[in-house]
Amino acid sequence: MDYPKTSLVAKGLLALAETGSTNQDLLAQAASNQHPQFFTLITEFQTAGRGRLDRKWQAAPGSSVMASVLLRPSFKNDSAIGWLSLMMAEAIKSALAEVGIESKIKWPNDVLVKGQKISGILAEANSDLSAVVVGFGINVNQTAQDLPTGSATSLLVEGATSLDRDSLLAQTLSGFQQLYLDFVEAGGDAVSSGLRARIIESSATIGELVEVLFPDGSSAVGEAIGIDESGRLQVLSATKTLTVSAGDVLHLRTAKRED
Ligand code: BT5
Repeated sequence: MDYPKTSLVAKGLLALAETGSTNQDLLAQAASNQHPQFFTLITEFQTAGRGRLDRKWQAAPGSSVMASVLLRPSFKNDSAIGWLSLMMAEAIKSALAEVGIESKIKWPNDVLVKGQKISGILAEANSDLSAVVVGFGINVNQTAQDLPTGSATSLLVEGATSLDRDSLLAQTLSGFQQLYLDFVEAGGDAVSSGLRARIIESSATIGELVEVLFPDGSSAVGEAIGIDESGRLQVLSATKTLTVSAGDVLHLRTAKRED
């Protein structure tokens, strides 16, 4: 497939018919060559698409948008890096609105339509943070039967006004570049750049009763009450306010679809 609109927006574009993982490829390439910031790698099919914590991202050939964008951040602090998945989620949310789909952001890296996952984002950095890759998948023309889990959805299932993957990707990249440039101009400060306010406005998680599953296997239940200046989720449990920088979040009240 050709991506004429995306080519105009990306600062260099490589489109592969098939690969293992666009994130893995772009991280490897970033170390050894001179791809500029916003260089974008896309593919029609991944044989080893990855999510967080060794999980898999699955989509049949040609059914979705799968792309990774290269950043060369001038800031080297982890907290600024922590905002990048949420920033991409916000750009995807805006692009989905252009095709008539209202969505919300589930902290830390999902875009949901009526509680179902339409997009997942994975930001990965090399060890000195000189290159960061922000990868994302957006489900486009899968039928309900094609989707890998019962909690997934696609633009087709949701009745979007267009299933044009080139337009969707171009719109997403353009929105992301603008958010990123504003963030860099603010020195990686999500509060003064306005990013934090936008993410809070778009959040499906804030106000929810959530169960947080921490990477060490422990968990906690409480109400998600905010996102701090470093992009961490604030959860009010029975005994204290927790600040969560990594982990999975289950929305306990939205198990059902609100059709
Ligand atoms: C994510 O991880 O949601 C991040 C996914 C990032 C995928 C992109 S595609 C381009 C780039 N290259 C890569 O190799 N990866 C990135 P996580 O929050 O861990 O969620 C993973 C879980 O989402 C899986 O365990 C499944 O339950 C579910 N899942 C897998 N494929 C899905 C799909 N197509 N739609 C919705 N959910 C899916």
